[in-house]
Amino acid sequence: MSVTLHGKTVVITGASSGIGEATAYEFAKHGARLVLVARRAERLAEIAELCRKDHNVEVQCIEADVRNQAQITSLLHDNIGDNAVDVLVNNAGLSRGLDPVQTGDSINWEEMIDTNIKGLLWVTKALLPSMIARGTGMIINIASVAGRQAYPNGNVYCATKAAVRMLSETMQFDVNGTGVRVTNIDPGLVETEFSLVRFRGDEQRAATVYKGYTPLSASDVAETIVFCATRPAHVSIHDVLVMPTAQASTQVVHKVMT
Ligand code: NDP
Ligand code: 8X3
Repeated sequence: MSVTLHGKTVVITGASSGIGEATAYEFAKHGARLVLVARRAERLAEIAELCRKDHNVEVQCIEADVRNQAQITSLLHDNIGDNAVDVLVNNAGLSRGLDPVQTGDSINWEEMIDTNIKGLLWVTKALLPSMIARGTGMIINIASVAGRQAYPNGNVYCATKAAVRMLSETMQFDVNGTGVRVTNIDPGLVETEFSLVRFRGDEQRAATVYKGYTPLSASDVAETIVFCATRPAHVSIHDVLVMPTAQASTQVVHKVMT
C-alpha cells in the first residue's frame, strides 16, 4: 500500500536539471509541496512554473550553492522556517574530469568533494534535527553505482559516491529509533547533463557515453525515488541499485554501434 504525498513538503537539491528536475515533476504529480534548490535560478523558476501549471502544487525555489554551509543553512531556515519537511532528496552532485590521480586536477577534486560529500552533509545537518524532533521524515541520498564499483580514472568521483553510500549506511544508526528513514539510491548510467558537466561542455564526448544502448532516463530514477517515498512508515528501503538493462557493471555496458 502506498501512502499519499499530497500536501507533504519535499526538498530536492540539484533540482535544476536531470534527476532532480524529473524528481520535482514526479513529486508534483503526487501533489507534494516542493522546495527546489540549485544555483541556476532561472531554470528553477521554469521548472516551478511547470509544476504549478500542470499539477497545481505550491513550489518554493532557493537559489543556493550547497557547498556554502552558511548560505545554504540560512536560506533553508529562512524559506522553510518551522514548516515540517517530510522528504529531503540529497541529489545535488557532479563529476569533473576523467583522469588518473597522477595527472588529475585538484580544483576538480575539491569541487566534487565539496559538492557531493560536504554539500550533502550541510543540507542534512540543516534539516534532519527537525525531522527527529517531529519523529518522522525521510532522507533520500543519491549516490551511484560508482560508489560500489571502481572504474578507470573514476578515482575521486567514485570516492565521493562511496562516501555518500557510507553516510547513508551510518545514518541508519543515527536515526534508529527516531522514526526518520534514510534511503540510499545508486543509479547506473542516466542520460542527463552529468557528462556534459564532467567534460566541461564537450557535447560530442558527453553524447558518446550514452550511445549504442538505452541508458536510464532521469524519470526512471525519479519514479524509483517516489516509490521509496510512498512506502508506509514502518517500511524503510535502505538501499537501491537501479541500472540500465544493458549495463552489467560500471565497466561492462553492452553497446551496439550502428
Ligand atoms: P545534472 O548535471 O543533470 O544535475 C546535477 C544537478 O546538481 C543540477 O541541478 C545542478 O544545479 C546541481 N548542483 C551541482 N552542483 C551544485 C551546487 N554546488 N549547489 C547546488 N546544486 C548543485 O546531473 P544528474 O541529474 O545526472 O545528477 C544528479 C545526481 O545523480 C548527482 O549527485 C550525480 O552524481 C548522481 N548520479 C548521476 C548518474 C548519471 O549517470 N547521470 C548516475 C548515478 C548518480 P546547478 O548547476 O543549477 O546548481
Ligand atoms: C554516474 C554514473 O558510471 O558515469 O554516477 O560514474 S558513472
